[in-house]
Amino acid sequence: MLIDNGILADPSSSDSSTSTQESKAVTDAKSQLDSAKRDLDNDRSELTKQEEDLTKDYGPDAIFRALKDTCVDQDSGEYTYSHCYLSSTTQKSKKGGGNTGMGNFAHITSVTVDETLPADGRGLGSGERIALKYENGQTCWNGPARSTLVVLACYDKEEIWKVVEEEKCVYRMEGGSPAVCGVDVVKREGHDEL
Ligand code: MAN
Repeated sequence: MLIDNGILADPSSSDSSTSTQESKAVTDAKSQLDSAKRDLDNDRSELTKQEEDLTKDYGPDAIFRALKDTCVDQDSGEYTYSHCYLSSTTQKSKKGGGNTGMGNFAHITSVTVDETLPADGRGLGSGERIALKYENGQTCWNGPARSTLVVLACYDKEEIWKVVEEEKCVYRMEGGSPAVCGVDVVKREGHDEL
């Protein structure tokens, strides 16, 4: 019966000359099992990755999760600046050459601002604003590793309004994002989070 059902190899058949040889049904079942084990391993590591991701800080209401790696560019002076959410900030000379890393994502923080909002709405205004801190960028000649604080206010588009180098290789970008609209920003220290 087992031979008839392909579970046991038929010792009398020409392609099963040794008694240790498996039938095709057993070989197939083993390879299906191996493939199911591989799928399970992959699913488990994906689950671990997702569980770790859930413990990360994506800001109030996880507003920046969907923007991760989205980049916003702005020309200013001799450079084109770029902010890639939760990833890095860079500057690139308009005269050519490569990107200079202005910092890699470190943590989310907040800053208190007090400015009059310009008529076009492109400004930080007054109150507590969410900010993203980028650190350990390319080291400045005779100076520190470049770092950037990106301060965001509510606006209907992703924009960078202003880039300043507050001290040598310490940059501040100010811009607008729909992601921060309606978000109640509670003051954050943020500097010991990572
Ligand atoms: C480059 C830029 C400037 C920076 C200097 C420092 O020119 O990154 O922002 O001030 O290097 O040497």
